Amino acid sequence: MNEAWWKKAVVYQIYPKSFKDTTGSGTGDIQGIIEKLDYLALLGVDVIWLTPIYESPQKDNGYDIRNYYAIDERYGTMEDFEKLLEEIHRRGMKLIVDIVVNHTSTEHEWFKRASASKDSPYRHYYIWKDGKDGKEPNNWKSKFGGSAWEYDDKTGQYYLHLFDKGQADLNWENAKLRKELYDMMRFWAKKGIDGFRLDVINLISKDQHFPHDPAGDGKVFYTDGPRIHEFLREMNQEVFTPYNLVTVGEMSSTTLKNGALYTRPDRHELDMIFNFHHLKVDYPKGEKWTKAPFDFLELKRTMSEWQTGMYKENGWSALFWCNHDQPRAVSRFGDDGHYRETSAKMLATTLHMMRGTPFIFQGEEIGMTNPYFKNIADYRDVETLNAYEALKAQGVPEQEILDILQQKSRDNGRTPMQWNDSHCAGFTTGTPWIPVSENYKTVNVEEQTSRKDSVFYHYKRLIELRKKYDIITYGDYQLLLADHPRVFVYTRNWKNETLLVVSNFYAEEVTVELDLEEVEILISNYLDSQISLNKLKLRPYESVVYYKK
Ligand code: TEU
Repeated sequence: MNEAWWKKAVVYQIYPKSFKDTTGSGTGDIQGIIEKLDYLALLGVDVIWLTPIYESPQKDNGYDIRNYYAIDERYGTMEDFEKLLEEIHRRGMKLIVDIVVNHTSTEHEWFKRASASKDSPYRHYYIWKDGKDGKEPNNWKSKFGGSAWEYDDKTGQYYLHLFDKGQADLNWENAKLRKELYDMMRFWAKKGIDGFRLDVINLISKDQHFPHDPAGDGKVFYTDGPRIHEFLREMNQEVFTPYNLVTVGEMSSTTLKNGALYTRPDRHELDMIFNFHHLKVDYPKGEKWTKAPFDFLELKRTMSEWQTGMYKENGWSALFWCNHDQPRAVSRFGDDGHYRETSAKMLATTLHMMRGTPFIFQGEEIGMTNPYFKNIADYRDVETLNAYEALKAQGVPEQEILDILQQKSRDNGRTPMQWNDSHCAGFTTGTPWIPVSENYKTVNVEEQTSRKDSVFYHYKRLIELRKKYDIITYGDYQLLLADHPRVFVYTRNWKNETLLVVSNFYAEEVTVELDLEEVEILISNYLDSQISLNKLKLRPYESVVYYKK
């Protein structure tokens, strides 16, 4: 397989807690994933990304790791994991595991020892600071609300946590700690995994002055920090290259400039990155916890800026609409009512024809929607529950808060996978850890795989096209009709070939003028899309890929 096989690959993200439960515990497990591998093989994905299954107190659903070397018993045993890996490889697929090295759980052995005494040899595995005038060391904010500092009265200092206070940030300045982390990563590499998804990896390098942030949340002093490229190069030399691992970095709030630096092959850092700018176009003034429509022109602009910028710099992006931290794409950018399937296919086509490696989040391929929970008791996510309390403390009316959560909560993407129309969508025979979305009787895998015109088979066809047409992988990118308020139109060009991707993002019919002749249609979400491109009439959410050679 050539060195950049992952440029033609499609990745499927599994959130194990919500994928398939085989014990009746109400939580998904590894055995459940094994049971469903043939379904993923039918879809045609090449790689599976598994979010954390390490031992964890589950304050942040496994992103708070207590023991990097053990499988959490909720999910099964190390033998189950080894069997899963074997079964994935037997089907010609690959496995990338999530790795969280920006922080550990405060229940991790290292933190227990570090917090026991200032003289502990583990003290400086974490970031401890004295308070200032009886207050936190600076004004940095946790991404889950409140201060990023928690006072530890045992030793009279604060420790840094950019996320929940149960997730203490690791001190990457400490070479001994870095070596321990590389040893741990090699442990998993020796098991035969094929790569890593690196959680918030661009936050691991902090400005060592820990300055007060005049802008107010500290992000500028820990995002893409001073030694980040040095640390990634070291990680690559220590682990990724020796074990020939594929890597994707989760890059919270990074820049296009850094995105290219992280992924340019000659820099030996990462293979690809997730950037989130296109998933903040419904955050008015950057504020997530407000109910707002998405800004379509900004969506086109930012996605196109990254497409052209990464092409120019020979960087590489992971392409995604959703994951376990995001609402369901069809509810956010499409229509999860009358045009659910049509708009889900439109979103899939728009993304999968771009330059990059597409990631499909479990359930996206069958057009799963937000669950529209009506009661705060249905929510589980720490970020959501903290936001609920913060909004309540600001005096926001309960119903208005629930309306915001229905649109923005991370739990929107975490409801159980909908396999069929039986009890709890066939996810569990017990009580699910989070309620199943009410539409599972009509939106489920069994129904979708029974019809060739389903969202599932549209995704399958898109994956097949990526394998067949090199232009999708290697072509350039150009946005057309940039200011059009309803359609997303772009071209890909490579050698003497052209792709023209035309998507109507709305339910209103629209006519556009495009000039490309002698084309053929590679895929459409309508059976009878127009072939002539002058006065091209697009029906609700119509999305067509035209090809010319
Ligand atoms: O997410 C990083 C992160 O910032 C997300 O929480 C997301 O960007 C934010 O919620 C949007 O409002 C990673 C993991 O994917 C997430 O599940 C973890 O909670 C987080 O890191 C901490 O490990």
